[in-house]
Amino acid sequence: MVEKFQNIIGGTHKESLSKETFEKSNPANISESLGKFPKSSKRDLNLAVEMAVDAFPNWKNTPAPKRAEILWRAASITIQRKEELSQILCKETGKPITEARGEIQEVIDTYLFFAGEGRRIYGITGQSELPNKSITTIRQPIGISGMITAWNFPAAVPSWKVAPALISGNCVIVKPSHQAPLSGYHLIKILYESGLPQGVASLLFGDGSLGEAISEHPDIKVVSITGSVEVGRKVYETCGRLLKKCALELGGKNAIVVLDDANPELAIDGILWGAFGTAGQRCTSTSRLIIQKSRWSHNFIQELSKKVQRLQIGNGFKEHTQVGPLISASHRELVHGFVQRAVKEGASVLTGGKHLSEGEHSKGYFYEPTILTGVTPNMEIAKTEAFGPVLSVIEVADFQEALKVANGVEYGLSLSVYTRDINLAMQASQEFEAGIVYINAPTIGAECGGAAAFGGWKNTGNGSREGGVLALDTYTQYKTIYTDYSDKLQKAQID
Ligand code: UN1
Repeated sequence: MVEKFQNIIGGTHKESLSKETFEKSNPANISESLGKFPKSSKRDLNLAVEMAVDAFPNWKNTPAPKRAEILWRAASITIQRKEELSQILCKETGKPITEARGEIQEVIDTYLFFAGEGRRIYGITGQSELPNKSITTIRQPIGISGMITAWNFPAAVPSWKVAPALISGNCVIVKPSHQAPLSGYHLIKILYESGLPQGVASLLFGDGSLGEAISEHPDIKVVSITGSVEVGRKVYETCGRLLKKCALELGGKNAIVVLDDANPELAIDGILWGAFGTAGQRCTSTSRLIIQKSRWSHNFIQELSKKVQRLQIGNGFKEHTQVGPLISASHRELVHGFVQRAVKEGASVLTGGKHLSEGEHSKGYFYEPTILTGVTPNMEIAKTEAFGPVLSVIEVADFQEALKVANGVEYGLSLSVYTRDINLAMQASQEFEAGIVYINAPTIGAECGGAAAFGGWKNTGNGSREGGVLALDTYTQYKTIYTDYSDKLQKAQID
């Protein structure tokens, strides 16, 4: 029997007023249904917003250390239920169970980090020009935040948005992707089990039209979205028109640069993980290998290809699986289309390049991990995000050319360099046009925490950051308070 899910409106499970539904299945085993979900409408959203408007005054005045206790409890419930939540995640995305466990760990880390932030949420104190006068700038919540999240990290990404929003006193309305709706649902349920007051959070299932309604809603004052450049641009346009705050985490065309003095074994391990982990479906996935031509670069590429052919592809539930399926049939077609056009433009398929549809693989949307050689920087595949297990190899003559090629794309999320030369490593870290840089490590696997901030330059985003303290910038607004305790009129700039 197919399980039926309802929206969580302010803490209460409610049928959608639209009565329309959609079904979601496991991409590794299409016959396995995860459930039927409502396709929510604007009217459902209005209910959630009304509850948030009522809940906001009390929630914003709850001391942040008290709000933090809810995040601590949510972290501890998530720890207790880690295996169950990892299995749900594995089923809805197809990602290997080891990666799913890692993603749930990322939720736990995020809750613990932002719970700690509840004792800080620091402002700034300044020095007045006048005696007996103080200046303090504090952060206050913005109000109701709308969150539109992606299918590739359906647990971690909602937590990156919800935790900083809640700790700083906002109410939240979350729309998980209709392609992976279940992990976000459990996240919000756990927050209520942890003591979140009614009305503070809602979760509505739906598709792009619900996302549009969220960005348009006049009472939602900040919108945070993780998704494609195309959708992000639309949301940003709406927010611009309505003068709303908007945080964008969009695509990437991330590269690993391998210089001729790199440790080749280390670089191969990094590329295998960066390009083919999560079947290349991370915003941070390594989709370009920019390699300096050297005595060993040809052998390096051949060795890499052999290792790619040995990757275990299958249902994520098998502990040895290294690469799962793509999220949907249409996504697999899209990825394959990129490969076919690359070949037309002159690239060669070194390995992969086909659907996998024999035996166990016939049950899901599997695609061969693919390496394309002979790629040049102006081909479509070198410039556009394919969001799949496809690595383009671009050969360059020297370090300067490597930098130029690495930076020569519209995105700027994550760039990496493998070298044992400290000078080149430092120069690359300065010159790379990206929000995240790795030295001798692949482009994926950003951590949560104080110094770590997730986000990109150029068309990857609009300057916002997640997963660290800078995320508070999205969900807070500053207020500067002048206190004059001189008991007389003092005129700034005049006295
Ligand atoms: C994403 O793909 O949207 O840095 C998030 C990483 C992960 C998160 C990726 N921690 O690869």
